[in-house]
Amino acid sequence: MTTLSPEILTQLEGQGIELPSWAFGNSGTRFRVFATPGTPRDPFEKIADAAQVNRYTALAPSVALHIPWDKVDDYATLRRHAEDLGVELGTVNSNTFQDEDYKFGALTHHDERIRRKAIDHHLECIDIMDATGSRDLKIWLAEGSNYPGQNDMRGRQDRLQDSLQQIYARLGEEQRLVLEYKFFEPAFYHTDVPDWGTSYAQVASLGDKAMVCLDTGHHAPGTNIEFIVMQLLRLGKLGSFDFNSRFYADDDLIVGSADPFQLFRILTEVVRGGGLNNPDVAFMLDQCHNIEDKIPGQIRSVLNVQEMTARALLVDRDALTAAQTANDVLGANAVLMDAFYTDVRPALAEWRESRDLPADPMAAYAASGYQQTIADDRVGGTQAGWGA
Ligand code: LRH
Ligand code: MN
Ligand code: MN
Repeated sequence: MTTLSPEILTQLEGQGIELPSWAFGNSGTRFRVFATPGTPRDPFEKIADAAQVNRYTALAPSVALHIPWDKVDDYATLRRHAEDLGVELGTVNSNTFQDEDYKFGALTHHDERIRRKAIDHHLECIDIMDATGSRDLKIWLAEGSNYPGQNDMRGRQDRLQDSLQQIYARLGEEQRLVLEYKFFEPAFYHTDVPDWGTSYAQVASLGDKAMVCLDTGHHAPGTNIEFIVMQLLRLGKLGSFDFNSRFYADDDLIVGSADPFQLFRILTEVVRGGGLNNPDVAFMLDQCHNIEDKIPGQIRSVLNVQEMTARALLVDRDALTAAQTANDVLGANAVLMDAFYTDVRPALAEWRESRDLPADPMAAYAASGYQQTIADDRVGGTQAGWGA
């Protein structure tokens, strides 16, 4: 059995992956949302479910909120509820993609009334962050156009910068803004923040508290995502990850399920660039569990990230550098592949047990009876937000 060195175990012990509250709600495709028995009926129940993931893995100490999906009357109470369950409230995600007013744009809109409304929504999100103790405001914009000529792309970039400046000005000393990019959808011709370069250009002119968020599902097929990871780390602007898997578009499947090797390559660059357990680089999931049970789906996800992190930490750096320096093409590649092909699961199971965690968190959760209890107790669970 492969053993993991004390240094590697220390690094793994420091790992924390934030869970998205919306992963616990029902979600689906354009065609149908299938309800899952036991789905949370409010943000309090979503957090209770998220706490289960942390309980069996010790890997998920915080939960991201999405506003207005997770709107409550009293955020201090929600915060206490989370803390009582051993988790924290994390990133606050704004939402300008479900309001009729934003049909033609929000932070980029040429109508000042609508742009003001969108800016104010973000200021409200920061008020919520003050109450929840959250550090990060995550902004993803569903803005763009469907037809060439429909919009003045240049004017929209200028208005976006102005809107972001107003939002940035309201951030507290310890708070940050992370700007997420996505190459298409819902707009199909142009998107206002389509790529890491645009996000970087927008946040770089705001200041140190503004960073880029990289969602692994938001790139064109074939994109070398680990190169982007390397570059953003090099520039000191990688603020966070939204981890998930995709086969076709923004599929939001379980991270590491579609292409485990890609996840390994990304994490290898994270390790190389000093991004692991670096407070500047938040690890988050952004997934939806449309047909599988949500809590085990999230447990599987954080375990996938942990397993691939362990493999990335196994890369023999000295051997790799030596092979690279000698232009030993296949030798260098072999060093990487040796780490990738190492099965770390038995070592991780043993290590978990030594920390009073279940060797197999999936089995322990299944045996706990929690899924049946929520299925019995909760009637009429809500959707994640889409179509709610
Ligand atoms: C957009 C996105 C963004 C949203 C989330 C629900 O596709 O990745 O992060 O907040 O999905
Ligand atoms: Mn995302
Ligand atoms: Mn997405």
